[in-house]
Amino acid sequence: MTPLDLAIRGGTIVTASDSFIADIGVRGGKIVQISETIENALETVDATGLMVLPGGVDGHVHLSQPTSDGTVMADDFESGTRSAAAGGNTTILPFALQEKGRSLRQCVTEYHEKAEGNCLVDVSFHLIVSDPTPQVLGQELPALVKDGYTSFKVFMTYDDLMLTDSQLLEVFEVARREKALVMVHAEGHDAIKHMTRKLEESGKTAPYYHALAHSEIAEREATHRAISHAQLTDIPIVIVHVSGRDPMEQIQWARKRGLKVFAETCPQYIALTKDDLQGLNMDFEGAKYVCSPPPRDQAGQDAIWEGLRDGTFDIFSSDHAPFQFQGSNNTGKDNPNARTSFKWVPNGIPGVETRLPILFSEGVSKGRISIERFVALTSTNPARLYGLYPRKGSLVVGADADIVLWDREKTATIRQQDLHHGADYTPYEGMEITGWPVRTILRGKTIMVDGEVTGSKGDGAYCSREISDFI
Ligand code: DUC
Ligand code: ZN
Ligand code: ZN
Repeated sequence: MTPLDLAIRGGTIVTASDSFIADIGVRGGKIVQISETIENALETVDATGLMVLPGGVDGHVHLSQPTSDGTVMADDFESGTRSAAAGGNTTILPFALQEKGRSLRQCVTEYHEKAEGNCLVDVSFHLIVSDPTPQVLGQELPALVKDGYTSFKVFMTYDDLMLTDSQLLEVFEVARREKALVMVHAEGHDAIKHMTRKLEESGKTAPYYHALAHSEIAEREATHRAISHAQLTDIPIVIVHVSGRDPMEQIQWARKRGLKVFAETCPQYIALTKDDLQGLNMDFEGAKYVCSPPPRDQAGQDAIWEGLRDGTFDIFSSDHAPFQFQGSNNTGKDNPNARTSFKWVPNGIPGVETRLPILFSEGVSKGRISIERFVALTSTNPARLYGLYPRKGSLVVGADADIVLWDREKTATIRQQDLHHGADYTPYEGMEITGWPVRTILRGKTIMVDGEVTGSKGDGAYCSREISDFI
């Protein structure tokens, strides 16, 4: 019999439901065999003592995304996907953003040009709809959904991105007709503006006050409003980057009424608190932690853990939105404008490389969640939710051989100098981790081993998607 391309031998395979010791055989980039012993292969990887998981699927990543003030993101497709590979991911979903006044289709085409030939892991795009003109609602969006862009994000805040309530409802109607999935950035715009003005008037302009301006109350209110609009238009929605108990309870409230509301949370809501935004002494270092929604407090973290355990959260994504802290020529978070007010600090933090280690260490190693739940939250569920399953997010015969080997005993300290992203800092500097990805395999090819990225740009491909499994 012709030999297999690759055999992964002796590891403990972990899926979203089971763990068992078996070998995996790979041919032509696909899993073709899972059995007790596989011997006849051109390449053999000894996984004895390691966990064999489906590669991470990060459902929320921002790369090369244009910003309203011209700040350039710290990662393009090459550095962002290199960082993803180093962190145990084999697929990521960044956003193709429609700038107001522009054709959505044109923006998607340009985004493809940025990605083409530059990726080390597989990618697929969500859309961001910021200008729902009749042309976009009537022609562009329906055609894009048919072309495999089956999810899009809408914003309830940010001057350059936000939709009014009636625009949200119009977009939701299109989602219902086309069976697309809407992701909602739920923060109430006017409440944020009001708080920002009040804080500035009393001289409270340090980065820390970002966390007060973007209050959990405003997040809770917008979450409820998004859910109401979804109920009215009869669509499922995903509430992304849920930060604490208040918005989480709105999701639970909706589910009790039978509404299809999916929920995402992120590392910053279990590993950071708003006190990190203070820096050492209300100094500008706090800007390193400015993201939206902001991290909350210890009680908020406890609530998020409850939700990760009890199934309130379906997926755990990074919301990787990398900006330099210093940057050159005032292009980072620490720019002269940002020094005058928190409202000018670019919103977002890097995290695509640290997402899996943080959840593994804080969740699995500390006994808060099972390893199967870890796989569900970080790989299987995002693949299912966004129409990539079972090709991605699963270890079954016929799936892409996207695999990550984990050493659950390996300890490490997160250090900027060891990371592969383009940002000049990590908000998780010094964090102690137990459990680390030691090999990432993309469609049968090893793209990271022992921290060294061995893949090259062009290894990653674009994936068109089906309608969500969860709709
Ligand atoms: N929303 C995101 O999803 N990411 C970064 C910033 C933001 O507001
Ligand atoms: Zn958002
Ligand atoms: Zn985001």
